[in-house]
Amino acid sequence: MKRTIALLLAAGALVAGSAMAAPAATTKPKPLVLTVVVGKKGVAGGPKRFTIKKGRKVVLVVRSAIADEVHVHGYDLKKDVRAGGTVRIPFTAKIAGRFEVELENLGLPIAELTVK
Ligand SMILES: [Cu+2]
Repeated sequence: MKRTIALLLAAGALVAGSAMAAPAATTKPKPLVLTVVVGKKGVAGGPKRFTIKKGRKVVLVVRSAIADEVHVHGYDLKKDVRAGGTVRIPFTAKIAGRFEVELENLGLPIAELTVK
């Protein structure tokens, strides 16, 4: 009988322990939002530079006055944007290095991502 109680107490302690650990596991960092605004003549001040920690979840948001395809080099992600439209490109920055983002058809660099 005493043993049973001891076991129950131990089980209770385990449950309490895991319940306490749960909130930490759910507080994932939100994706890092990288915003690039492209005007009719490209990005004011030149391509935007971003430095990202490797493994970080990011969302590249491109608002563009020009219709084109946004291309993230290295990760090889592509998404069409219409004139005056916005595209969101979510990805995890798993590959270290420096990567250009361009408007593919124009060959216009709009951002440079450094992942390290
Ligand atoms: Cu490209």
